Amino acid sequence: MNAFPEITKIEYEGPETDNPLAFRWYNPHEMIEGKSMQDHLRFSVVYWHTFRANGSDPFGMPTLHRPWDDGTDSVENAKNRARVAFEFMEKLGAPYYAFHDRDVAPEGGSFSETNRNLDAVVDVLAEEQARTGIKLLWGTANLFSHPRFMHGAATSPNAEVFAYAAGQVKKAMEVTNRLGGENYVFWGGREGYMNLFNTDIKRELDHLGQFMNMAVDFAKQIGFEGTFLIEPKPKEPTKHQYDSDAAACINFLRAYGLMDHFKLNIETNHATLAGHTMMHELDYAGAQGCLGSIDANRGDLLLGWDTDQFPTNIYLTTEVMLTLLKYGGIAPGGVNFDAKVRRESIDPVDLFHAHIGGMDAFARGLRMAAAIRADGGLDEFLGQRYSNWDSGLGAEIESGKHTYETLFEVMSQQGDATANASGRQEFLENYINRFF
Ligand code: XUL
Ligand code: CO
Repeated sequence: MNAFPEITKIEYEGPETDNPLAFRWYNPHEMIEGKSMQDHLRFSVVYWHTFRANGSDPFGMPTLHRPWDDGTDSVENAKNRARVAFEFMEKLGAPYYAFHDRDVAPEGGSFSETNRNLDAVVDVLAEEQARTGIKLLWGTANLFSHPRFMHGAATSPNAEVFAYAAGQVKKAMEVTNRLGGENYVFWGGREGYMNLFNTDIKRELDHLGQFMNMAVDFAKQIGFEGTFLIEPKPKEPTKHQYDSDAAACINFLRAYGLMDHFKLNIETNHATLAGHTMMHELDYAGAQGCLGSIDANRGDLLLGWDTDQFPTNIYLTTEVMLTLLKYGGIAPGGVNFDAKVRRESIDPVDLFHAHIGGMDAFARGLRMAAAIRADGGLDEFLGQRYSNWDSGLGAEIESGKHTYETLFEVMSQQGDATANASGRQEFLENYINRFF
C-alpha cells in the first residue's frame, strides 16, 4: 500500500520544531512516572471516523472523497481500505485501533452473508496486525445504523430484533477475540426512548440487563478475557438514552449484577452533553472502580450536539491525565480518538494533522499532570482539607463507632461544630495555572 506517498513515519522532534508533521510533545519511549509515554497513553485510531466518515451532514453531501476508495460497497474495496488504514496507523505510530463490525465490512443480503463479508475483511485485519504489531483496543457491534434497529436493539419492542442483535454481538465478540481485542464496547446507540407514551422502561431495561448478562456468559464460553465497557451518552440519536452518564450506567450495572464484568468508556463530548465535565465523569467512574477507557474528543461550546472534534485544549487534557494518573492509569483501556476531521478538511494529510494534534495535546497533558503530581501541592491541600477525619471524632465516625444517637450526644455537649476553613478555589486555580 502506498496511499500516503508524501508522508513518512511521524517522529518526535521536540517543542522547537516547525515541522507540522512531527510530534512536539509525544515522545513514545520517554519515561514519565516510571512508565513510557506510549504505555501511559495507549493511543488508538477509530475506524469509523478516520476511514469511513465522508463529510456528509444533515445539510450536505459527502465532501471527503478518498483516492483509495472506489466508492462501492464491495468486500474488495473494504479489504483495500483495511490495508490503507494500517499504512496510516503505522506511519502515525498509533499502537491501537478500534472498530464496529459494520465499519470494516459491508452488510450482505442476509445475516449469514453479512458474517461472511466480515470474516473476509477480518482475515486482512489479522494479517495487517501481524505485519505491523498494531493491536485492537476494542471491537463493537453497530446496533444503531440499520433500519431494523429504529426502535432500539436489546431494548426493541420487537423480540426478533433483540435476537438479531444478540447474534450480531456473538459474532462481533468472536471477531474481537480472534484479533486479540483487549476490550469490548457497548454503546447503546438507540437503547433509549423518544416518547414515554409508547415505552415500557422497566421491560426495556430488564431486556438490556439480560442482553449484557448473555455477553458475560458468552465471553466465558469462548475464553474472551478482555474488559466489557459501557459508553455513557445522554442523548443523540434518541432523546433519552438509558446509559445517560457514568452514574446511570453504574446504577444499571449494579441493578443487573454486572459490576464484576463491566467498566465504563468515558467520552468527553458525551460528558458535556450530559451536563458534566469530562473530569467529573472520570472521577466519578474512578471512585466506583469503573474507569475502563476513554474516547478522546471535544465538543463545541456553541453547538449542542456531538461534534466529535479532535482534542486540542491542553487544560482539558491535563485534567484528564491528572484523573487517569490518580486512578493508576487507563490500561487495559486506552486513549481512543473518537474524533473526526471537519467536512471542510478534505485532504488525506488532514487526518495526520488531526491525530498529531490530539496525540500532542494528550502528551502535553500527561507531562503537565506529572509535573503537578511531582510538586505535590494538590495532594497536600487535599490531605489538609480532610485531615480532621484522620483522628478524633472523624476517625471514630469513619470506623463505624458512632450512631445518630451518639453524635446527638457529642453535639449536645459541644454546642456547635468547629469553624470551617476556606475552600481556597481561586488559590488552587492559580496554582494549576502556574504549570502552563
Ligand atoms: C457515538 C460514539 C460511538 C461509540 C462506539 O457517539 O461515541 O462511536 O464510541 O459505538
Ligand atoms: Co465514542
